[in-house]
Amino acid sequence: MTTSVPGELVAALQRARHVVALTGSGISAESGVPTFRDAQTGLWAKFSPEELATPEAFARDPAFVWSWYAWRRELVERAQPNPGHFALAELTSLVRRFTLVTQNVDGLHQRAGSRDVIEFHGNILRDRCSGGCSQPRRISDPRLRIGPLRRCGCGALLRPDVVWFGEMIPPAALEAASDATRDCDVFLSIGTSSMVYPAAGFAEEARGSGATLVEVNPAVTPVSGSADFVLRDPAGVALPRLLTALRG
Ligand code: BV8
Repeated sequence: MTTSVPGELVAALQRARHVVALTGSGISAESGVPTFRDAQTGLWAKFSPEELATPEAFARDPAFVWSWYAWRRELVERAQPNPGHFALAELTSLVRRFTLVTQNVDGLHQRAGSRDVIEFHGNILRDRCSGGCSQPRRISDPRLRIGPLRRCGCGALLRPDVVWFGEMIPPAALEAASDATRDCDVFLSIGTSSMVYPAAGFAEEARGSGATLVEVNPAVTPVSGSADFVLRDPAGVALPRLLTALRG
């Protein structure tokens, strides 16, 4: 049974000065990108976050961590944006002001046409120098390649340009996302289990600032209880339906 779009939600979006969407891996599930916590297919089902997505794991066994990211990178490069991504790209033109904050590292929002995406946890398709160089100077010397491992010109290993557990969120992304969350009139929490902080705190923060809170997720999450509207459907179904109602 798919959820119809309540008229009051459409009205809230039409009168909103500023709409914010926070997306999680659920919006990319219909593109074939595994989520993190779905038991049967989640990435974490086989590994725990601590084993892979931490600086300690990378320091302990960089080749193991890189091999996992190389596998995910290939998968993401093969994936295509789905109707949920395209709907959010179009939403920009249907509301007064729209800010998209994504926890996802797959770049699918940008490939669907969204601009100025706040990549709260970085981007798996970019490398970063683990020594801190602002611009990693890739060296093509094949002798320096040990399996998936590559080095920056400074000699330090390259790493995926993502935020690992225990690492700070990039300050510019944190500030932009926090400002938008406090300013918005409607906050859409889409495809996230709302378990990873500080992103998981945004929904309550928006609500506390007077925003209408909307959840788009086939499953119940810690946000569900305080949401003003819940669309209990996959994002690829709920968001196009929301856009159709908004276009009128
Ligand atoms: C930090 C990049 C300072 C790497 C990721 C309180 C405050 C601050 C920090 C913490 C805190 N408490 C604990 C912490 C530490 C930690 C944390 O939150 N731990 C958790 C496990 C409790 N946070 C941090 O370390 C952050 N750093 O705050 O620095 C600090 C540090 C330490 C201590 C204090 C302060 C950095 C966190 C960033 C981690 N990096 N990704 C990589 O990708 O490898 S997180 C990773 O999980 C993803 O990026 C994603 O953002 C995140 C959450 O996952 P979801 O996207 O929600 O995916 P999930 O599978 O969980 O859920 C999918 C949902 O989709 C489900 O609800 C499902 O029902 C739904 N769904 C499925 N299909 C669909 C769908 N929905 C719609 N449509 C569908 N078709």
